[in-house]
Amino acid sequence: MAGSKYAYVKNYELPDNLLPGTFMIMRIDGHGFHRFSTEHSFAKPNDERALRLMDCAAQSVMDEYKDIVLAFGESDEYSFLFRKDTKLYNRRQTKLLSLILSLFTSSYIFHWPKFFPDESLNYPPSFDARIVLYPSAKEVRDYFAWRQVDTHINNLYNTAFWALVQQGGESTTRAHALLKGTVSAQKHELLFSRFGINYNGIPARFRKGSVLVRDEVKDARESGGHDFVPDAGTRTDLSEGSPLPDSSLAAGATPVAHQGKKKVKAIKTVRILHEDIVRNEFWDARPELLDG
Ligand code: DGT
Ligand code: MG
Ligand code: MG
Ligand code: MG
Ligand code: MG
Repeated sequence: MAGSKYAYVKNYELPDNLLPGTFMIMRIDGHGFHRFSTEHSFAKPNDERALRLMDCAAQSVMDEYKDIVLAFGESDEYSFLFRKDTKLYNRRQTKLLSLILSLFTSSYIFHWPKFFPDESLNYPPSFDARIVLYPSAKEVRDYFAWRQVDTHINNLYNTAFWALVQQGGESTTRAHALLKGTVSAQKHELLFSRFGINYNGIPARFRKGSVLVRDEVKDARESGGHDFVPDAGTRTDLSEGSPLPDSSLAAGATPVAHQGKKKVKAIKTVRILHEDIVRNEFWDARPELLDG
């Protein structure tokens, strides 16, 4: 294409490709969600609708970008880990940041009425995002441990704080004072002795955050004609911990003809978990997450 005399301005656009051979983690965080949560009457300390909406927006992102292998969400934030050797958009930082951030944000707004049928969106929410590169698997594991430990610390504090205020009738000032300097065991004890709350009994979603992974499900089917293989080998599982019912296999699937034999296909599905990602078990079961 011949350029006009104006085309030189293109030269001012600088390359911003991210270093190859490194792990990319993108974190999105709600802008001013202290205000947003108040203005939309989020339940304290945890609003399950809000957390599920975040999960749903993150799931939209994973459906669209297959090079994301893992996501972790808590509060108003979500982190996404890319395959180490991803070549997505030639690893251009602003391209990746802007596309994924805008898809997350538009999904959050698009799906809002499903999760908040009785709460209208009073103003448009926005999110910030950054990509950080990590040199090895150690930093990636420590990154996710950092976020999940943060979830635990905040949630234990907030659970104790709001129990004191909502059930104990304490002022917020006094609740702060009562919790000041307490260690984890003292907060557990306070919750149990004063309010009969066993902290470990509260929903894992609140204690552990949300972990999105692509898990393989075996899809064995007898067919004289077609198998259904989801496009790009993935499909989304919105339910927790279980594969989609068979009827949903056809959604976004590509028919593949074969000769009347039973075929077993490994199909990847995005699954939501609320489990420990600090300890080894999670990572040992999924060595592909940290593969080059
Ligand atoms: P930022 O990120 O610097 O723009 O400021 P914020 O206000 O978004 O602060 P941040 O991200 O450190 O903290 C998240 C805020 O979102 C925090 O004020 C509590 C609120 N939030 C998140 N999830 C929930 C929830 O489930 N229930 C309630 N009540 N609030 C929540
Ligand atoms: Mg922030
Ligand atoms: Mg925020
Ligand atoms: Mg936050
Ligand atoms: Mg364009």
